[in-house]
Amino acid sequence: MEKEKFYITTPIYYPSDKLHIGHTYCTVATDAIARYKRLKGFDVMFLTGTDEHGQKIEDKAREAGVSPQEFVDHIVEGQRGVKDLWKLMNVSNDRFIRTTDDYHVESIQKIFRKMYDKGDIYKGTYKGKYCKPCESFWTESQLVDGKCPDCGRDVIDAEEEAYFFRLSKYAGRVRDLLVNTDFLEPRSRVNEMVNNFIDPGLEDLCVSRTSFTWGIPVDFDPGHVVYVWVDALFNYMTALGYLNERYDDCEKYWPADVHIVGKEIVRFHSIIWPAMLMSMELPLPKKVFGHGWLLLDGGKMSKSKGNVVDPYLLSEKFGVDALRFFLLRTFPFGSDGNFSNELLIQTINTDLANDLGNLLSRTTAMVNKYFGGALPEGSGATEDEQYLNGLYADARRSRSEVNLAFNFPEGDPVKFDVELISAALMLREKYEDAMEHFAPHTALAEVFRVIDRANKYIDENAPWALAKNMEQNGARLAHVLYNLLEVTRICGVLLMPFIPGSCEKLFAQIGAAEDGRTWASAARWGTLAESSAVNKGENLFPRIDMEKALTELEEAEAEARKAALPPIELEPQLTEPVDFDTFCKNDFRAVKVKACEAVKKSAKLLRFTLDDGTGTDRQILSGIHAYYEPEELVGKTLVAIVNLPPRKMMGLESQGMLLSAVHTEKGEEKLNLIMVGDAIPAGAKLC
Ligand code: ME8
Repeated sequence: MEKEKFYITTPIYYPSDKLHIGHTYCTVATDAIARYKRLKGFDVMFLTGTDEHGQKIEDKAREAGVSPQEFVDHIVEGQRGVKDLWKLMNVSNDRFIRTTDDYHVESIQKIFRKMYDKGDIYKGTYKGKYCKPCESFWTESQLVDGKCPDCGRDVIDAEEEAYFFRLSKYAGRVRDLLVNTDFLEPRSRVNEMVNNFIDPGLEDLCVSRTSFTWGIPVDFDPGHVVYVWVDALFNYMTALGYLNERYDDCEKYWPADVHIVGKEIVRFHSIIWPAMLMSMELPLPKKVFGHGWLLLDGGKMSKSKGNVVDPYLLSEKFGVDALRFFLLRTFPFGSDGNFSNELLIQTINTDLANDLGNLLSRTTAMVNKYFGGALPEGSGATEDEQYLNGLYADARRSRSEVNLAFNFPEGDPVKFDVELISAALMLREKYEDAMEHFAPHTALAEVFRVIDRANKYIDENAPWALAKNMEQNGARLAHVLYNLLEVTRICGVLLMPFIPGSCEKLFAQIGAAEDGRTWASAARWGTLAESSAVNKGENLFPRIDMEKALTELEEAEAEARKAALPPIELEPQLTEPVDFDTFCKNDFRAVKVKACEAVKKSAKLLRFTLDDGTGTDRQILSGIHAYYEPEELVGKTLVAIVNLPPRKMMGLESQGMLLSAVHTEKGEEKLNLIMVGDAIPAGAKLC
């Protein structure tokens, strides 16, 4: 039977800077949903990529002294670039689009022309407000306190000849789409779009630029480049081969099942994107889901604010899966969440090390200790337990109903079994419901409720007590351990979309074969072969020492900040010439340090008593205490300019200035006083 299709996308990222944990959050969440759909048996197309045009990139490249193409190539393909990051984070995208790819450029030119030929794109003059960093045009009424409503920065007046897209023509149909269908979720975002953008009146959208060149040229009007958002949004179709020969999956996968996007770009995806598709008479995507932001100290992370968190650093320190898990377990996907290193470590310790890690390591250790690594035949699911499979599959009974059906007396250990098995068998449905509603945090909360139940089951059954009398309790002990392995397996299957690497190891440890790693098997008790080999392997999630890890992280972050600074900052060389006579007016002399001491109440100043060859001591103050201790300078011959007018510093007179060489490297300033050898007596003139 042909598999059902599922096409899911992330936004394509601006490679204007290295990506941070906020971008990672979005991609990892999309990855978990894509993996979940594959687990369920869908034919998934998961697309991500990079959005490489626009003024911001052109400006950045100029600053870096390279061409825009070289600039984006480095950030996308280079070491620790975008592609490297997704590989590291185990992101399972099926395709990666770069908007500088030839096939995309070709399609965009055709799309632009189609809308122009139809009369939905026309030429006019743009006058308005423009936010350069966001590459967004705004009307006066959309500004917040005169600033860009997205980033809060200043906007500039802009006027240029430009092409416009008749967005206003589609306002009614877009409004209807948002208000009367489930196109946009969470629902709260619909009100925001309708009240802030559609109802105040949708104006036609400026869709070409002449003020810069780094974009896709409008092929019938040289000098104009296509507005970056038109170029970017159509990536979702060009990557499938729309109006190009590179791919031919458009019929198969379009319309997309869901575009996952951050909340600040919901406007583009839920208003402009459907309007352009309507103009092109193309089917609309089925859904746009707008997720929240990861905040740092209450504000959005951004490179320009200098408050970004580096996913490379965190995954190197804690592991890729721990980071993936933390992001999806902690923050409800539709809302904003506050990132902190403490919260990250706490989540790893509580859920992964304590709950999941302990369940796995205690269970496998006991199978090893009491049964030499494989449970005996007969330890598996009983007939009654197999019957539970049918009960849950057929009727989705509640736990109490099942208990009633079996009618267990109080304290009967079988009651614990049924409770555990029931919780495990009800899990997949709850999990599925959460995942279908883009609530990975809820899905994970359900899995961890069952993991908690399983840990409680260990305490209820006290296997160590059963083991004291193997003859009498051996069979019961084996069954208890089988149940623990089986519940671990089911949780493992459902954790696969989140922590795929760790689940592989988990399955190897509990001896789960392929048939025990499937979606179907996550709702089927008794799948694990009863005497499969169990290996107590490495501890999947070691506990982290919070204090130590926080200190190490702080140090590593400071180091990374330093490394990110330009390696050497050179003072620009002055080009204005100085005539020789003017230069000769500077009186440079060799001066010998007779005494040197720190100036009280000053962190920087040293007071020098100098022999300048005149027979009268000269006092000079110099702010170099960070670089020299006073004692080490006594007896040295330095260079001073002695004909500067005297200056008071901290109440003391400074009669000249000592010369030194200053150099900054990776944010660290180095300073060397200029010294001359003993052959030069104090007072010698330097020329
Ligand atoms: O917007 N928390 O690219 P982008 C959560 N090129 N998500 C965050 C985040 C944070 N702190 N910071 C960024 C663009 N993101 C366009 C997309 S799509 C046709 C074009 C998310 O690199 C942000 O919300 O600026 C957005 O969804 C994505 O990262 C890409 O941001």
